[in-house]
Amino acid sequence: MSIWEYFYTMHLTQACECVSAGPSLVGVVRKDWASDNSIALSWTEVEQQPNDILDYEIKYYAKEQEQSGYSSTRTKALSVVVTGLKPSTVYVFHVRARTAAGFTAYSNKLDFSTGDSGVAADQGQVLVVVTAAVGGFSLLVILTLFFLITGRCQSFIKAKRKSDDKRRDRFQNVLPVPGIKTYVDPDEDPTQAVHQFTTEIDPSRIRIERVIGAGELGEVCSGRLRTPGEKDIPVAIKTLKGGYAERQRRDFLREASIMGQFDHPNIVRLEGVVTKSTPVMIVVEYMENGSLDSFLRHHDGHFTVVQLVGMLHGVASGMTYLSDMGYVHRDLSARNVLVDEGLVCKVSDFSPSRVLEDHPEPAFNTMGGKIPIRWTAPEAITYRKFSSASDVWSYGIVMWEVMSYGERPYWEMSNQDVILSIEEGYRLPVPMGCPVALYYRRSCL
Ligand code: ACK
Repeated sequence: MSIWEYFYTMHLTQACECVSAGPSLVGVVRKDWASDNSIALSWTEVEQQPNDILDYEIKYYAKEQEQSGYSSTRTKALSVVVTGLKPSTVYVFHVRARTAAGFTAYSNKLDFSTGDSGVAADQGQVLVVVTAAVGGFSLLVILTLFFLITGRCQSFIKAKRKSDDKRRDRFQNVLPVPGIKTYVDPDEDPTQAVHQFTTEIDPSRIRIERVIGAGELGEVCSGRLRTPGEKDIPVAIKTLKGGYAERQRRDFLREASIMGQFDHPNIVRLEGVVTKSTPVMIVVEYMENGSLDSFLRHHDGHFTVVQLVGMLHGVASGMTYLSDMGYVHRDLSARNVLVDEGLVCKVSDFSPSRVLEDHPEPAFNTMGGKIPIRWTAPEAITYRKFSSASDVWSYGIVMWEVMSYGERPYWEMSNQDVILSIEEGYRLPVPMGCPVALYYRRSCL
C-alpha cells in the first residue's frame, strides 16, 4: 500500500464517512466466471441510487501479496472482466461507484480465485485497513500530516531536522507498486522520451479558438482536436513562443513526456504534441472549469462539504497514482489542479523546471533553487528533499485551500514569516465551515 493510499484510506475516507456517511452505491458483487488469467465480475445497482453514477472502479490485489500493492480498472457497465491475473491465485476485489461528487464507499471485499469456477467467498470483510500494512515510512508521513494539520508539536521542525538524514533514504525512494508501470525520468534521454511517450499530432487536426491564459513559455489556448471518423474533442493547447532556446524547447516538451506516461482519471490527459512544425504545441484534454483555486474563489460557499471532499478525493486518487508510479510532483497546489464540467479534479502541471526557476508564486531562494514556500514541506525547503512525503504536506495545504474556497495559505504573510512560523509550530487554522472531523484527523481515528 502506498503512502497516498494509506493516507487516503486513513484520512479522507474516514473523514468522508464522519461527515457524510456516504453509502456504497454498489450492490452484491458476484463472480460470473474465471479462467486461468481472468475473472469476470458483475454487481447490482442498489435501490434508489441517484442516476448520476459516472462509472465504477474495481480495485484488486493478490490476497497473498496484499502489502505489495493493488491494481484497478474502471467500467461504465455493471460488469467487468479483469485480465492479466495469475493462475490459481486468490484475488481480493472491491468495487465503488464514482458520481459527480466523487467516489462513494467501497463494496465489501470479496475473494475470488482464478483457475476454477468456485467462489471463495469471504463476503464479511469490510474496508478496515489499519496498521498491519503500514511500515515506518507511511507512519512518518502520517505524523508529518498530523503535525501539519494540528500544529500540536512545537519542537517538530527541530526534531525532524535531526532525524531527516536517517529518514532520507526511506522517503526518497518510492517503491513502485507491482502491476503499475513505473515513471521514467525523461532527462535520461529527452528526445527518445518524447518519441516514446507522446503522439505526434498533425497540426491540421488542431483548431485553435481562443487564448485562455499564459503558460511559462507561451500561451494556453482552447480549441478542438479532429480525429478522422470521430467527433472533434475540446482541448487545451499550450504553445511554445517563437525565439525559444533549445533548452526551453526541451523543458517545454519534457512536461509532455512526463504526462504521456500517465493514464489515470485524476491526472490531466495528454492528447499529443506538435514538434515537427512551429509553433511547438502540447495538446491536453480541456478542463471546462479551469484551475481549482480560481474556480473555488469564483464559487465561494456554493458547494456542500461532501462535494468539496469529493474534489479532494479526486486529487488524492491522482496523487496516489503518481506516488505508485514513483513520481514526485513537487508543486502540488490548487492552482495546479484543473476541474472539469463534472467537478472532477485532475492533477496537472508537470513542468518541474519551473519549480526551480520561473515559478509564478513568489519563491524563496534556498540552496540555489526557487520553491513555492507556502505549499512546500520544511525538509524540502531546507534540504531540497522532495519526496512523496513532501507531496503529502502540499496536499494538506491543498485541503486547506479547498475547504477555504481558494483562500491564499498564510494570507499576506511573507515567505520568510511563513518559514519561521512553521518552525515555531504555527499551523493554518481550521477554515470556516470545515468539519472538525476533516481538520483533526485524530477525531476520526
Ligand atoms: O484558471 P484558468 O482558467 O485555468 O487559467 C489557467 C490558464 O489556462 C493558464 O494556465 C487554464 N488551463 C490550463 N490548462 C487547461 C486545460 N487543460 N483546460 C482548461 N483550461 C486550462 C488555466
